[in-house]
Amino acid sequence: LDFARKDIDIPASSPRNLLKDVHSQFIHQYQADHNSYMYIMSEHLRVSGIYWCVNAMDLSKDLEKMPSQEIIEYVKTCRNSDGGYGPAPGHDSHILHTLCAVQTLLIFGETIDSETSNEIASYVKSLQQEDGSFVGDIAGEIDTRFTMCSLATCHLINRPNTLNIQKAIEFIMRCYNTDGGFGTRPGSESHAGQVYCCVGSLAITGRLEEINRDRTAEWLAFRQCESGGLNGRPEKLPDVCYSWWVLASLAILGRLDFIDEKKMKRFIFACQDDETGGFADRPGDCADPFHTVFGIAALSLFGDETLEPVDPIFCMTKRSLGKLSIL
Ligand code: GRG
Ligand code: ZN
Repeated sequence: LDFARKDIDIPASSPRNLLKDVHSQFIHQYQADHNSYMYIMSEHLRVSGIYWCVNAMDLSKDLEKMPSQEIIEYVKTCRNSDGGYGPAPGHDSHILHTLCAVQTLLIFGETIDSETSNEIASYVKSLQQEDGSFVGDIAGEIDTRFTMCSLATCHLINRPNTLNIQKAIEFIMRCYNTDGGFGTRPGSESHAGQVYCCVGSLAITGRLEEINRDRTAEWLAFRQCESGGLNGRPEKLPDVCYSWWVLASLAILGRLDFIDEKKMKRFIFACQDDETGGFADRPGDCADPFHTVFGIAALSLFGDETLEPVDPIFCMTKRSLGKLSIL
């Protein structure tokens, strides 16, 4: 029943190789233009946006083109008295932005002093619930994304024993479905983004033996569509960001060979905008920094030699992680 699967056609005129330089220009322009509509409208996710841009440039070996001091100072002003970081100065702390702030500082080689690390760790600890799960912020929503971000943050600031790891993994395993995937919470449907978060959480804590790797890898491999692109769950359209969520999960599981590399690269290349630069979710759509960094990161996982090698757990260059890299 192949014809029933949702998919897109790749236009014949689509790019067929990596257009690295136009992407660096796209990212550089995006972060430099503080008056653009896109920039103004994205304040609620600014620190995450900064990580996407800085990481895309580091992966592209163009980090020195970014205004490092200005960005480091800005990120530092997003820190709150609870120890966490918000998306912009004066915004409440959130674990998503706390991780992105730490990642950005590490990419620039900025040392996070011991007192700051302790304060960040105590913020992250405050998010863990009795059942081992994590909320993202004071709003109190629980999601396996927040487990991954909490474990990753504590790993990166060298405070791995701040959290109750045993309870955290027990909660992750309650989100493990019989199809091999993972959801946001116990009983939620499997979703590739959530699989990345749960497999990443297991890898950070050295607990990958808890799952059947082949079963999870097969569920991930089924995300590949005829076009070569990957979707996030059955009956959904392919999207280039899943090239990262799915491929990184397979890399962590040691099963990269479960998907068709050639077809997948064809889809990723076709998502590039050869005029504006950047990647869109699908061929022909509008490019943005989010899809750009994850498109580039996926190509790095495939070993593209013009890019810096990426770490599949932390989505940062191996270079910037140094000894913090686990795999
Ligand atoms: C990068 C180290 C690192 C950590 C990040 C926050 C996080 C950890 C991961 C997010 C994983 C995730 C849930 C990704 C999915 C994002 C996305 C495109 C969601 C869209 O979901 P739907 O249901 O779209 O709107 P679909 O594709 O299912 O139609
Ligand atoms: Zn997407």
